[in-house]
Amino acid sequence: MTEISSSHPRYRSLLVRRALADAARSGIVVPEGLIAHGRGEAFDYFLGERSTPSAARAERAAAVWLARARHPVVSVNGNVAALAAPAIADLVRALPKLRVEVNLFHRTPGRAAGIARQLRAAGVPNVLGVRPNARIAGLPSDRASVDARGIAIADVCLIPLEDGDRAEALRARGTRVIAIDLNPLSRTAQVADLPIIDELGRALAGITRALRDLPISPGTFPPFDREAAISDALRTMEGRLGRAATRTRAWGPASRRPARGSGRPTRRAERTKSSRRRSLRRRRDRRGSAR
Ligand code: PTJ
Repeated sequence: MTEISSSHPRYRSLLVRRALADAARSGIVVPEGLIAHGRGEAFDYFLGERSTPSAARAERAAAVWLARARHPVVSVNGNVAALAAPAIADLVRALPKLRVEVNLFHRTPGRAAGIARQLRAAGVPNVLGVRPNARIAGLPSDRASVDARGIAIADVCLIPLEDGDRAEALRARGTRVIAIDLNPLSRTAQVADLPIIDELGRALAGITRALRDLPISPGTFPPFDREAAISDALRTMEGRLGRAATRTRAWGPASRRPARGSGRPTRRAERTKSSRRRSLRRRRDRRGSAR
């Protein structure tokens, strides 16, 4: 197996990819899950690979909803188990009433059992959804198969990395939906009551942190401005892309810029500078000849 050097600028991302590829080989993650991850990575790049202040607010709001729920449930699919089983265990430790349910788009009994094993090994004591015994009406996919003690009776459901159909079906039956999805344009993010536009690991850690300071008892749910959350994420991306475009015009792509402090401008930067000088000179000459 290729050694991944810790000095590689994308070291963390490469480690995560390797973990997902291993999980795909063992059947926890479906091949489609690798594609979903690639899409998520692209959006995270645009967001700056950090939790924005708006996402951090959404994570705190999600913690309040989960703390006040009577039957909070987190739904776990193959990607979530592969990427964040220990983070799900931390979340349960912070909120012991939280039910953890395996819910899969591409369901086979073997995958469901493997994912439950992975969660238990990470420290989640009870895992629902391995032998589903209830259905969500009006949902054509395997995601309709749920546990009568879990998603079937949830008042608040946390659904990381989902498809929009189930978010809609859950909302239609009165369940409050908290989504974690890096793509603010995805149907899941658009229909969720509380969309968290952040990377899975960062979002779960943010919710868990917030839960530690909260009273855990049923109560009312404060309103959440989901349109603002989505619009904030889009604005962050717009701003970052706009600034990158301006920098690229001035200095060339980042890969061709000199390392900070090296003092050596790239050939492209040199060209940009000398062409600016030339055009200034031309303008001055034109002004001179017009006089
Ligand atoms: O394990 P299964 O059978 O239930 O299948 C799971 C997948 C992920 C294949 C299935 O749910 C699926 O196809 O999902 P989608 O429709 O591709 O949606 C996944 C969403 O999650 C996309 O909008 C991605 O941008 C987003 N996403 C991917 N990785 C991350 C993420 N969001 C947050 N953190 C991530 N690490």
